[in-house]
Amino acid sequence: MKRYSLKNTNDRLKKWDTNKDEHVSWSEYIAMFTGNNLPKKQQLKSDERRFDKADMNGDGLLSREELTFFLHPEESSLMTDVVAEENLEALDTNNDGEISLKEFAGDSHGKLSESLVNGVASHFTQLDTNKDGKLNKEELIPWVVPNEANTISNEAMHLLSQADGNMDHVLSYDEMVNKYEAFVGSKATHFGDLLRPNPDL
Ligand SMILES: [Ca+2]
Ligand SMILES: [Ca+2]
Ligand SMILES: [Ca+2]
Ligand SMILES: [Ca+2]
Repeated sequence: MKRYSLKNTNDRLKKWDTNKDEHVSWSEYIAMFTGNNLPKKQQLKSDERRFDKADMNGDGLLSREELTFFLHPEESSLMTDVVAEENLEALDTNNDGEISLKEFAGDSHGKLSESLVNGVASHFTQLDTNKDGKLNKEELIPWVVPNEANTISNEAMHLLSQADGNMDHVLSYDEMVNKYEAFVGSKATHFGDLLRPNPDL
């Protein structure tokens, strides 16, 4: 789990866990919304579905770990189903339960260059495994599933920005040596491995 996710989870737990049992109940969660801040019914329904899915042991409370699933469902393969469902609802503007190419391209359709439109269309065709010209929830899953490569490159970018002391986006040898610990200690171990001194040299 990424560091910022953990920090975010801890912050929310502190704020939402009003009875201080180290868990967030659904009523503690909705108590955070007041007056003008009240979410729409649809949003609340979607939150509740996500809450139930994140509550892995089904005790109606979110532990710290379960709260991380709730807050960052896109980072866990256990939550893929719910993320696909949320994306489906967000994109399905005509509410027929499936995504057309037009819905998939969204607002950007018409503003994109031809090559981008073609790119979106070919992506759509790839996802549409039963070839009915629409994407259902199952077909959306490969699109929302957490991508290991992305996670690592995000982490690598984060490390780079940390190590790049003079912020010129170029990592000098000195900067790399300075932050060596940060690199090797990183969860992006592949990235750490790349930087480990080669014993044969
Ligand atoms: Ca609580
Ligand atoms: Ca639980
Ligand atoms: Ca639709
Ligand atoms: Ca389909």
